[in-house]
Amino acid sequence: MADAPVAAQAFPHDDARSKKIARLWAGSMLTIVVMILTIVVFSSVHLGLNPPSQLETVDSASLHRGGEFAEANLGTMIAADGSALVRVIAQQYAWVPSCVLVPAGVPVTMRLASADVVHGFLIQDTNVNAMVVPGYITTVHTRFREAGERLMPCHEFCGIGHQAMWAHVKVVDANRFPSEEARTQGVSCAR
Ligand SMILES: [Cu+2]
Repeated sequence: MADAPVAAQAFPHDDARSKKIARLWAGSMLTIVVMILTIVVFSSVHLGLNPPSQLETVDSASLHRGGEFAEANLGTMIAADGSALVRVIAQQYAWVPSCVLVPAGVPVTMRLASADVVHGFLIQDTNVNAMVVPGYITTVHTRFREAGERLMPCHEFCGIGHQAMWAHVKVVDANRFPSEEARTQGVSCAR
């Protein structure tokens, strides 16, 4: 009778043990998948973190010349229902306006467009974090619960002056916000 191969002698086939290990791996993988799905659902539903899903295009070359991103519309406008609409242009190497003024406690929609290259848009301590891609309008929804200052840096390397591309978001109590003025034109705290 021929000898069994060395490997088979060293690790004799053990069906029950293999099945146990396979079950353990399958169980671990299933647990990891369920954990990841739970984190995705929790962060999107509870924390309000969602990828920008709309696909709206805009002509980057003519942003300043008119239309939605004309100078008078930049900054914060207040709609009839009291919600705020903020329009900002991203360009090398500044945000226009560079100081965004918003009332606390109201729903805020932010619409951004890039005049040149890809920029990254982030507001400290909020769910706001998105790319601003030339040719497209980035829309994010948020709400600032408390008055205070927040930083709004560009977090996508956009050129040699990228590190200087910062803006401030100034959240004020709703009664200190110039709502009447903001019904007809964009307001900001940029000087
Ligand atoms: Cu930038």
